[in-house]
Amino acid sequence: MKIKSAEVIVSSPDRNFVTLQITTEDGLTGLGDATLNGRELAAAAYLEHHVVPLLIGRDAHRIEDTWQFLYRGAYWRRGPVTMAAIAAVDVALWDIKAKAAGMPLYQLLGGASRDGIRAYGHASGRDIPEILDSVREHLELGYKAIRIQTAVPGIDAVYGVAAQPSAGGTRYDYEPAQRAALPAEEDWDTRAYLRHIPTVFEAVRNEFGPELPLLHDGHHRMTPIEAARLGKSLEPYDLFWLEDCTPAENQDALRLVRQHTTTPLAIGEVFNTVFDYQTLIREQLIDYVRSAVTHTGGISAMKKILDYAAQYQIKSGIHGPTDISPVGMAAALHLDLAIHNFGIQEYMRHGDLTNEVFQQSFSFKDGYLHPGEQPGLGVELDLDAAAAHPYTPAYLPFNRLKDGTIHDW
Ligand code: KDG
Ligand code: MG
Repeated sequence: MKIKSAEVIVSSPDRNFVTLQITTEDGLTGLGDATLNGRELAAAAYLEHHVVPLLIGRDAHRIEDTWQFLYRGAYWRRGPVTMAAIAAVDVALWDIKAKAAGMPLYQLLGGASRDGIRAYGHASGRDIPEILDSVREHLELGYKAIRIQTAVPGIDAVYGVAAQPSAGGTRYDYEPAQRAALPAEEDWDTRAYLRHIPTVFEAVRNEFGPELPLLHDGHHRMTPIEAARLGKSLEPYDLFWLEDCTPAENQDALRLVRQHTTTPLAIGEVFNTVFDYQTLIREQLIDYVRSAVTHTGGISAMKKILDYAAQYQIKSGIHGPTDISPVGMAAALHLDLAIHNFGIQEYMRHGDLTNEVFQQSFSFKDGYLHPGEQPGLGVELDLDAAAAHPYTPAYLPFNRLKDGTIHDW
């Protein structure tokens, strides 16, 4: 089954997405996601100039061989641009293989290990009453696990907190990438944050009781000892996980955090290969793997990382914000359903325009996602709708401390 053509589509319904569509000589099509938030055109150019020409004429069934060809053949290994491009090819080829087999993709990954995929949503607020309202809205939508992000007194703008309260609870409206020629500047004060955050979790636990799984994202902003202190101070509130507590390219930092706290740790949304997890998994320094299928070389590579993690009782927590397109989300859901060591899936929900461009068969009901039973991934791209929303420059924000020093956001 030879690859006849491959097309890179950059569209911007609600936000920017980079999509690869591969077509075989038999007329089957497969979709892959290569969206790299704020750096979309780098991934698109890598695909268009350095990957698509190499795909034409290859056997679409040879997924592992094509993965190794793109990874080893480039000589320049790893990195977010390369791995997002390889991911798009890998997922598109799995989509084609499953369509050719007439099966939903999860069947080719071993079949379902569960009936539904527990998802967590993002609650946030500028103060405690707003956070409690946001949690209530998420519970009404069916969510059974909720991430809590909060503004901090004395800090004007903080990542993960909606600028406006969501309108009527219909959809969480926070999107960190802003459409503008330059990134927005936010500010940061770690001491103020460390003082404030336990009071927020105390209020949420008092209101909603001990059962509800609660999560929090530290977004790489702490030093190891600060992260250790945060984990310890949140122990009374029984978090499901504390995410990205330090900039984890220094894997050894997590050893120190681990020595001081039993709060479960999740990490990895900016990682792109198994090597980023080598120490973390082998020494059991984390509890959840946070990579996205889209940024880690696709289903083939993510499955290997999760199989390695499974040997150490480490579970999945696949990245699923709105910058993972419906194609990337569907790929995650097929994997989530099939693997044994599933933990939880992030699910922020896309906007209406995105859902017009990407027609999906996955569902969200009573807090559980399911990829659906369509052959392949279960996502189709409307090329005309995509063309109606061309690329618009958009950037993630950045942080400065009070003295002007740039800090992780
Ligand atoms: O592109 C970056 C966002 O996806 C990221 O900020 C979202 O931290 C995030 C999360 O946990 O979803
Ligand atoms: Mg995160």
